[in-house]
Amino acid sequence: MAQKQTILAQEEAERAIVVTLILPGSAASEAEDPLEEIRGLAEAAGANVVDGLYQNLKKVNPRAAFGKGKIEEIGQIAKAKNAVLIVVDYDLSPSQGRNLEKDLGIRVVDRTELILDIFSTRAQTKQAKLQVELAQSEYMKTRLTRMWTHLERTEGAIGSRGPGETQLETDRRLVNKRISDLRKKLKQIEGRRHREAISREYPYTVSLVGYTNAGKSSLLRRLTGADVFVADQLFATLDTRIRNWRLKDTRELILADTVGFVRDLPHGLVASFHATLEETLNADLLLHVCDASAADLDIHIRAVDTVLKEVEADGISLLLLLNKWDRVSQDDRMILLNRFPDAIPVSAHTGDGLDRLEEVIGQYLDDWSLHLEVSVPASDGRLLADFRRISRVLHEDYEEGNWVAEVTLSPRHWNALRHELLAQGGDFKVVGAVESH
Ligand SMILES: Nc1nc2c(ncn2[C@@H]2O[C@H](COP(=O)(O)OP(=O)(O)OP(=O)(O)O)[C@@H](O)[C@H]2O)c(=O)[nH]1
Ligand SMILES: [Mg+2]
Repeated sequence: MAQKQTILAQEEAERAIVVTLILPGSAASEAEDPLEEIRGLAEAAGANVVDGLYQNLKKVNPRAAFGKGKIEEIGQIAKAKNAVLIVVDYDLSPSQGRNLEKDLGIRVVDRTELILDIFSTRAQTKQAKLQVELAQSEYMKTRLTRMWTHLERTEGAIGSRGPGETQLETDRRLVNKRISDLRKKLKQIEGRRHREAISREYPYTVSLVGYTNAGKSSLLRRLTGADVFVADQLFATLDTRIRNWRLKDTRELILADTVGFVRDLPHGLVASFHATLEETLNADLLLHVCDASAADLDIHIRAVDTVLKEVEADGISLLLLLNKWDRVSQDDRMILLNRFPDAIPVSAHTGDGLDRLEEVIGQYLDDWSLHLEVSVPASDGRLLADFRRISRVLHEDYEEGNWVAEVTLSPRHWNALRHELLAQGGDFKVVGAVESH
């Protein structure tokens, strides 16, 4: 795996201190442990987090984000713990970053840089690599005067990895040229993917979305048997994975897994990953997977809603899945079910709740479907098989050499099958729309 290589490539994990800035009303101010997430992110980048501290501030210090006293304290702790890296859970302005590095004499990486860095070590496909490089180049364009300061950056160190590093030595013109090249290349790939997507014959796409580490890939695996990468780490998945999912009622649909979200995802990154999120944007139904055992569940749910809005996917039907139900105590189960009465508790590990999930999805498919009575010449095995795979057969019979069935299916698919049915001498009758559930 790419991420392992990067960690191994460094002699020893960089000793890092994470520092969170807590502002009134910020997500960090509501978090159970304000350091937990940034620690997870730093570790996902391969750091060895040796300490963490936070400061409550009414407003950000314009010069170096933190107050003078706090910076001194960070410096002392860093020295005592032999840290070589300070990870700040905040989006520093270029001058704040520079000043902080100057004051501390230690390399500083902010939240955006850290997330971009993780993405660059995780990207596997050509498209993901280009997308990350584009986001990094955009970010660097505003910080060309050597990222933060003159402090030496070892090759392969956190915050300086990925193809974007070479851009640091070049000037703005070259970066701009690179950005437009990357955009062009991405467009080509996107065009190809788009053609693949429309040629797909399945009528419905259901997409798994959710906070990073919520269990999206685990669910894809459990539901479809796909051999996808699952790991207890942030941003394990960066590329969209699509699998056929056959429901117990024999209908098939497309289930898509994609990159996880995190709060305050760098804006440029969301924009760069637009194509990857396309599967999500085109889905008929979103399954919002959350880790029901997470202490910061509310923050996670809100962050996912925010990203969905940002990519304009907030109009799509959405079903909340309370995953990792096996890890939730009896008391908490009651509380969660009261708070989220429409959510479905599931466990990708034990498989609990997945039958119910299939039922509910089946109901959604019915709601979107046409209700017909078709008569197919029984000798046409292929057409018959298509109906079985694509439609839901409510009732079937054989009459005078014809397969006569009451079925529900998507309007899109009906368009395709209707032609074939009439060409083969079959017939149909519209029974009506299926009743809503
Ligand atoms: N106990 C328990 N653990 C789970 C469950 N589902 C997933 N996990 C664990 O949670 C961790 C993350 O799972 P993934 O499926 O990789 O999560 P993801 O949402 O795809 O994460 P990213 O790709 O990083 O966004 C893994 O260690 C899984 O084994 C569950 O139902 N119960
Ligand atoms: Mg995943």
